[in-house]
Amino acid sequence: TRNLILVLGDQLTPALSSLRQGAPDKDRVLMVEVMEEATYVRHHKKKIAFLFSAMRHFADELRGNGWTVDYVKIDDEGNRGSFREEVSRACERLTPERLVVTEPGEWRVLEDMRAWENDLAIRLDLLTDTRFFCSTDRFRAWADGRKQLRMEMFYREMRKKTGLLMDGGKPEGGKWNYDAENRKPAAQDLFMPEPKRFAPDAITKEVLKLVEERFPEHFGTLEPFWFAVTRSQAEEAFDSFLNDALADFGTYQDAMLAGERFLYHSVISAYLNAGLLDARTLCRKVEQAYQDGRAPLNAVEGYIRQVLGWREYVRGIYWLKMPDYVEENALGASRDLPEFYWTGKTRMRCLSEAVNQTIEEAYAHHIQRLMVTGNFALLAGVEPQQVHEWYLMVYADAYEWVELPNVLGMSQFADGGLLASKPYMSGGNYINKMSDYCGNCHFDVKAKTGDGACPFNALYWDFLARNASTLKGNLRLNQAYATWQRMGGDKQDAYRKSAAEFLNLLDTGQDV
Ligand code: FAD
Ligand code: DLZ
Ligand code: SF4
Repeated sequence: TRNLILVLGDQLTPALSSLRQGAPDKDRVLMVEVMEEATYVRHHKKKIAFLFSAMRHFADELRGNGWTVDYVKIDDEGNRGSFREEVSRACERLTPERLVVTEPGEWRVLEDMRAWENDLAIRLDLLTDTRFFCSTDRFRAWADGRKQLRMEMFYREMRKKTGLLMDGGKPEGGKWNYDAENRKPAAQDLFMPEPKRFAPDAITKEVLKLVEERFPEHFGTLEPFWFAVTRSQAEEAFDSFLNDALADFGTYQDAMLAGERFLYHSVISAYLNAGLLDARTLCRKVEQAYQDGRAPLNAVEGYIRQVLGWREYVRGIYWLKMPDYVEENALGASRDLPEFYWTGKTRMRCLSEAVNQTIEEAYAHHIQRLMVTGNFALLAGVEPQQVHEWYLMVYADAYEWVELPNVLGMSQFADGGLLASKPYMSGGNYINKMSDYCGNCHFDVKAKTGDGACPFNALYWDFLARNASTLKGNLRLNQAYATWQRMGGDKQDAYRKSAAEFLNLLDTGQDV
């Protein structure tokens, strides 16, 4: 063998840089299912099943393109259980001239790979991951010398660079951002779009059996399993989003409804992050839908901002700030993650909805992640590293490069404001405005303190009071702190007492 090309579980595209530079008649592909990757956190069962099935289907796709693929299954005899050990075993078997890999998505894996040349005595070529619009070097250059990093500035540059939604040198429609139109609550609707579902084929069925046998202790329910596991299925899923939901994506982007797990979201992040979908193609198709008059500007701009803006931005931050980033804890939060994050058993309706659908689907949409599970952990002062581990484990789309900045930075403010200019937090008000959860909740969203009051209300003020020394200087919190001051001692005391009582229930493991 000339080159051995290692393709990781989230690199499932023939357009991968390592495959592009290779030749099917001279080189060989290695793909490995390994316990280390399946268990470095106890991933949701659906996430493991999705990746193993998608990997197996991708190996077949490559074989169809003429590649020779050495595919090691998790229960193959001799499987040594880690990337490093499996690469080593393959090198013994095949004695390749070089090992070629497209850079991995996690620092942990990259660090290990960098030692392989030496430890495994093999030449290693690490190639840039060209699936992203912005390389890590380019992001570094953009960030270099800036006093403050803000997604919006990065996004504008990316719009100009790609020409997406540009009208000459100007943004389409005259504005860069139409978010002001994207904050409407949704109503229950008989014609709510649904993500495209796929029945498991023989390969998926075998994987489902294996996951149930090998990973019974992992988070989440495995079946029903309906994810796309091939490129063509994933494309079908995205096309059905384009037809059925994109037009309302913007307007209801921040809405939440009981029992409606997907609303107008595209539900493709797991496919995109694993390589089954391509970010450039998605953005072009969405732009085309606008040009054809099939979706309004607020929807397509909103969508493109998520993929071209946020997704690329958080990746840039990750590689800029790792490895120290994962340790950050700007607010010194130290509480343990409450038990109900694992079980969904809580009388707080918003949280039970978000966690239960996470258990069943390995999915929750952005506002649930940010303003329900994230907001609660932030207000309750949960240690950011525990929150990070939970998110990495429970969502089918979670890889550290995208999960960590979203959780630690955007949601928990643990980087002290690098990613977000102020903490994303709210009392029950906001959740009540954007959802229909509160109507059927044990707690009263209008009640501020005392038994039966929505816990978010007291926790909100307690959070501000508790963190005043760190947060008071933040201009965007001026108004909140002014309100807190005006409240006067008695009201302040009532809030803090209510919060203390609630946090005590959490700490003593009592039902909330
Ligand atoms: P849609 O709402 O339809 O959005 C379209 C696409 O835009 C998504 O598929 C995704 O690729 C991209 N996108 C949107 N928002 C973001 C964002 N903030 N960062 C990066 N990409 C974004 N996304 C992940 O892919 N993996 C994660 O592990 C992850 N963890 C998150 C944790 C927290 C606390 C928060 C607040 C957000 C997280 N996100 C994560 C971002 C976002 O919530 C998901 O991408 C989105 O919910 C996926 O569902 P969807 O495909 O229906 O997205
Ligand atoms: C998430 C995951 C899991 C569960 N299993 C595997 C695996 O067995 N083999 C593999 O190649 N990749 C897997 N992955 C994805 C990797 O964790 C991912 O490629 C690295 O974290 C780098 O992003
Ligand atoms: Fe959540 Fe409070 Fe509304 Fe209950 S009342 S659903 S706890 S925001």
